[in-house]
This record gives sequence, structure tokens and C-alpha cells, in this order.
Amino acid sequence: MTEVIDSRRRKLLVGGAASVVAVAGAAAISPRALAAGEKKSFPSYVAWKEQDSLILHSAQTLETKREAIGASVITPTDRLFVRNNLPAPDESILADRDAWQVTIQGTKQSRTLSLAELKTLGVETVATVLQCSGNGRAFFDHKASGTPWQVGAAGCVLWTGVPVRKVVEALGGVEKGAKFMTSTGGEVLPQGLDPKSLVVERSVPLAAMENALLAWEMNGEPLPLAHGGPLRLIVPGYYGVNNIKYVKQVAFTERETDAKIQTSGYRMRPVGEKGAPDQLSMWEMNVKSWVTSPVTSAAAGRVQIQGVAFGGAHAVKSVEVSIDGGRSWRKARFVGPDLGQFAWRPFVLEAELKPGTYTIASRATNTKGSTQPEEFPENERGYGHNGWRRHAVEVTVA
Ligand SMILES: Nc1nc2c(c(=O)[nH]1)N[C@H]1C(S)=C(S)[C@@H](COP(=O)(O)O)O[C@H]1N2
Ligand SMILES: [Mo]
Repeated sequence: MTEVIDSRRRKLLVGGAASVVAVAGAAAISPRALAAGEKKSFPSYVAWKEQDSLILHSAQTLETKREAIGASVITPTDRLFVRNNLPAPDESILADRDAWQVTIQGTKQSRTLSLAELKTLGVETVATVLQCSGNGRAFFDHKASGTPWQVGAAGCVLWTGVPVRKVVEALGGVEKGAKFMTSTGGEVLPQGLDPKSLVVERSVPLAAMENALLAWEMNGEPLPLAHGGPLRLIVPGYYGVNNIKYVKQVAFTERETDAKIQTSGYRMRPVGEKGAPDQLSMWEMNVKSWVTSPVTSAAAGRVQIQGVAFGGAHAVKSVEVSIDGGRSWRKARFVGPDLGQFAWRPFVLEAELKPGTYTIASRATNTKGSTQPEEFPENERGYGHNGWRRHAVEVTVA
């Protein structure tokens, strides 16, 4: 329960315009209700979520519990994590989904297209891992500011929409000199604050367009507001922040946007250093896996050790499991269908476990040959953690 209060307090301490907005949005959770031990009530835009499967860090940050991730490939929408940098727009933007408009710029013709028009240009379904850059932040020792996500700021989702490539083709192709795809979220920004410091606008290398989708459906249903409905950009293989919700503009640009979330935000930087454009941007994800069952205890005898593994920007190739804290490893078996390069794969290792305590870890390798490291270097904002040791679980077998 205290994590809610802690993460709010931390936001207050961080200061700055963005945190003012964050705290205003978090007001739906009353600290008094928490102190009284009442069940935390979810804000209305996520009231339909499966509350027992989620950790409510704040009104704008909900994490899937490790044991709720499940053994299926697809994460059910009502268990998927939620992360909003700004309060979600009003529900009214879903009243007429087909009327939603997105402006495409930096193509031979620039056009504003309605969702209805987009639907005539093509359709595809792609499974991707959606993962926040800060997933695993709680496993760093330096108390990085931000939500202390463990493993559950991630899920595997089926997105349906039009390939960005098809939209660009219909508009005569990308203009010469464009090096980035720069997309903007449709939140209404509070008055009186510098919009560049608040707007969710991200640039990704132009090459990412190849696999990108403008999606209106997830897991077979119209996109809920919490996940970016009516229209969202999906950039397969890239960290969550690049997957712009309520997308209102996609521009092909020579330079990265000068929005704060791009220039200094979401940069991999040494502890204590300020964010700057020459630091690595949180674009392509790295290879990662974790155990989802058992996570605390198991009955002695035959145990199915299960988890999920993904390759980041490349397909996952294999995953090993250790039951002795990384001294020895055994190859696990993938479970269920392979939904492609950008999806995760559930895995299982069957083991005979006698009573005792076991440190169970997993370690994935992708098709590019990258394997999860034992440790991941500390960095100011606690991004990108894929070190296998800290992701291990301690299981008591009796
Ligand atoms: N418009 C908009 N898009 C956004 C965000 C946001 O605040 N506004 N948050 C980003 C971040 S940091 C993440 S991790 C993902 C979270 O997606 P989800 O809430 O659907 O799980 O959305 C990204 N896209
Ligand atoms: Mo994120």
C-alpha cells in the first residue's frame, strides 16, 4: 500500500511542471482511504481493469503483478499495465472513433486523415511486446526517481491497424531528407506551461516506419482510452514511450523533436548526469525474460517453472533457467504459438524439486546473439534493466 504514497511523494519532490500535472492526476487516490486500509479504488478510465491482477502505483501508473502475467502468449487487456505521462484525455474522444483525425506531414502530400479514411488504406495485425523503459527500475539500488516498476510494466498485445508504410505510399512517399518519424499525442495540455516541456512527442529513426502501425484495435477490441484509443502508433521492438497514444500527428522530419520528452527525457545516462541529446535514446528494447510461476512457493515434486522471454528488437532465440541462482543452467522449452519477431514467448522448464529454498532465474538470447547480462549498469532514471540476477525469484518448496 505504501508504494502509492511513496511514488506520489517522490513526484512531488522531483518538482517541475510535469510533476504538477502528475500529482493533479493522482488526486483520485485518497491517502486517507489508504491509511484506513480501504481497497484502493481505480480511477474511472481504468475502472474496468482486473484490480486483483494489478498494482496501482498512482492514478497514471498501473503494473501487472508478476503472477498475473499468465502462461498464454497474449496479455489480457484488463490485466495490461497502464502508463500515462499526462492525464488521459476525456472519454468523449471515443464517442465517434471514425471521426478521429491524424495529420501526416513530411510526405509528398501532407494530409489530415480521419480514422475512417485510414481504414481504407490497409490493414494488418502484429503482436508486440509493449514495455515501459523503466520496467525493472525497482531492481536498481540507487533509488532512481520514477515508478518503481518490477516486471509488470510489460505485456504482449495483438494490434490491428494500417501499416504506416501504406499510409505514406498513399501520400506519395516520404520527403527527401527525412531521417525521423516524429509522432504527437493528442492530450490537451494545461494552459500557462511550456507545451514543449509537457507534450508527448517522440521521434524514432525513419527505419522504424517499416514495421510501424497506426492501430485502432487491440486484442480484438476497439482500443480503450487507457491504451490510446481511438488511434495509437505502434513501433514494434521499441520501448513503450515511442508508442504514442491518441496519436494526432505523424511527421517525417530531418531532426528529432525538441520536446523535452525527447531531448533530455528517456535518455540512458550516468547517475547524477542531466539528460542531453547526445545520450542514447530509449528506442530499441533489449533482450529480456523473467519467471512468472512459481514466484514465492511451490509444492515439492514436479514443478512447471514458467516465464516469458522476448528478444527486444530481434526475435528471441532461446531461454535458459537456473534453479541454483545462476550456477547451472538448463534450456527451457517455448510454449504455444510463435507470434513473430516482436512478440514474447512463454517458456517452461519442468523440474523435480525437493523441499528447500531455490533462487530461480531465467536468461534469454536473441537471434542477434545478445544474451541477458547478469547485472545491468545503474543509470540515472533506471531504464533498460535486463540483468538476470535481480529478476530472479526466491521460491520456498515444501
Ligand atoms: N499520448 C501519449 N502516449 C503515450 C504516453 C503518454 O503519456 N501519452 N505514455 C507512453 C509510455 S511512457 C508508455 S510506457 C506507454 C504505455 O502504454 P499503455 O498505457 O497502453 O500500457 O505509452 C506511451 N505512449
Ligand atoms: Mo514508459
